[in-house]
Amino acid sequence: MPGEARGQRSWRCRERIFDLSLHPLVMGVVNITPDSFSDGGRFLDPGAAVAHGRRLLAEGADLLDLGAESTRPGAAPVPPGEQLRRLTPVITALAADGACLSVDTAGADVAERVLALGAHAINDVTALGDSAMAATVARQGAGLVLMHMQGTPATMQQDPHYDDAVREIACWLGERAAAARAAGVAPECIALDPGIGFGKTVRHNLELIARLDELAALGHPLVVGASRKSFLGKLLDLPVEERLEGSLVAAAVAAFEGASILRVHDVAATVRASRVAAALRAARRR
Ligand code: HH2
Repeated sequence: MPGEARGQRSWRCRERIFDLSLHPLVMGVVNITPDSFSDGGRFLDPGAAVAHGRRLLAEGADLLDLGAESTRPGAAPVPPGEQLRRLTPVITALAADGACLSVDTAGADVAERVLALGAHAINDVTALGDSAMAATVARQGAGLVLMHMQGTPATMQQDPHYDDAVREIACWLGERAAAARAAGVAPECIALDPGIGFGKTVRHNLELIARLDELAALGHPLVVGASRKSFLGKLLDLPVEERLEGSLVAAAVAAFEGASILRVHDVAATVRASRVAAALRAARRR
């Protein structure tokens, strides 16, 4: 589709309305988990998680994505009570600072509680796998990220298959967005994510980033989370702690192709790289 035919130019998360017309938002990841693939255990302590969140905000993050359950291949599910035990002190402290907070959870009960604590958005990697999620988000006018995954974290990397990954994922995301709207979520609150690394081969991930512009026709802001992921490690034959440059190129290309929200671990570097990519994109459209 032509570069001009863009989706929404803003994203609403309760009272926050983000202008997406200048450059992509940078969403800094705070994993309050013992087992996340790149930083598991580093921020499980609430004080460490709050300090890390504040550091990412100081580096230029527009919002934070707080997660209490790893979704890496084979990760064990975390019961709602334990997710809330990990999230509550961190949300309370960062919300008091005035930070904009997204919470990475697939459970409507967890969503209900974290929105009551002051979170602004829910990042649902199951795209409404819990049938109560859409109504819960709609009641608060919260932001909602709907992400594509083929299979579940336990099975997703066992021989993922698509005839045309970009077209099939675009079609599926369009259906999930329609389901969210039908359940009362305001269109301006919905963002869509192709789910880099979630039931995809290296080639599928590359195609999704390089052809991201094809998802713009869905009419919702696009989220891309390529940061430190294993397709970069496979391409470069590098461990997770040496994937910064690969992550920056992936983020920059995604921004050039129309991503509106970049979900990343390395905020300062991504802010710089994505500003240049956004300027290049603007130059292309003139
Ligand atoms: N990736 C991860 C987790 N949540 N949410 C969205 N919307 N998009 C993503 O690409 C995405 C996501 C995996 O990264 P991370 O949170 O660092 O790891 P883990 O799931 O092991 O905690």
